[in-house]
Amino acid sequence: MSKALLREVPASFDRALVSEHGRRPRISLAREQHLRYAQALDEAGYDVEMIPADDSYPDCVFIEDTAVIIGSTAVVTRPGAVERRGEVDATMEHLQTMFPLARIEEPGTLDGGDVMFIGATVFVGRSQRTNEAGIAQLRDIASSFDIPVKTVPVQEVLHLKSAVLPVGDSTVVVTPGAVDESLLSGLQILHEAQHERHMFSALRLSNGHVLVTSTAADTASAVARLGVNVVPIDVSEFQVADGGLTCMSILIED
Ligand code: CIR
Repeated sequence: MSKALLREVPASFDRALVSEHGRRPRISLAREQHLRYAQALDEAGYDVEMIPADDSYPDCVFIEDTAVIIGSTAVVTRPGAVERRGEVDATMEHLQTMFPLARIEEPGTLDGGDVMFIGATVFVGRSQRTNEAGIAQLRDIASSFDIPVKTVPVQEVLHLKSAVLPVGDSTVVVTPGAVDESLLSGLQILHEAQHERHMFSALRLSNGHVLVTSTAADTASAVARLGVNVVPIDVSEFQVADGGLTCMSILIED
């Protein structure tokens, strides 16, 4: 059975890192939305495991950034934000019962939100959070599984998967201007609607469904017109803190 590793919303979530000083996330609504996200994964056939929150890490619900499964190895990251580095310990404790572990070491930094698997390739965002040294270390690990790693510099947004979201075997939704699209050669590109800029996010599930953000309904309809079975879900409180649909889980496919 496929597994989904999630981490609860901490009581400190209203102090999560935000790139723009707008409103802060509302914790009780965030918890409701997180529960519905967990239910959607459960309904899609995932065995959902919830790691307790640690209030000393306001961003710990964004568990995706703390580890990447590549080949048969779990790579424990070294998050680019110093205040998030300690989040990896709880993830590591869970993953070490399932996988051999590798670690991104200093001076490398890597956030899981920059790592995008599509087809037989891994695209890695070079971003505010992921540096060349981190990418080089991931490339070394991936090469032992013959998995090619392609670097994509990211502008304007936090992570690669803030702006490039897989919705099919070779189709991605892209926020115009955030990446050089010629680096995504071989992929079919659909642009995020201009009036929904930075609002679209998606998470492909093993049952073929794709969770999509309800805050980007027109982009989601365009994805549905490609024949994709989309399931809208509201994660507004996580979007306020620069999160999307991928960032709240680590999916371990069977
Ligand atoms: C941060 O700035 O690190 C968090 N507030 C948001 C992280 C989102 N992570 C992700 O999309 N993978």
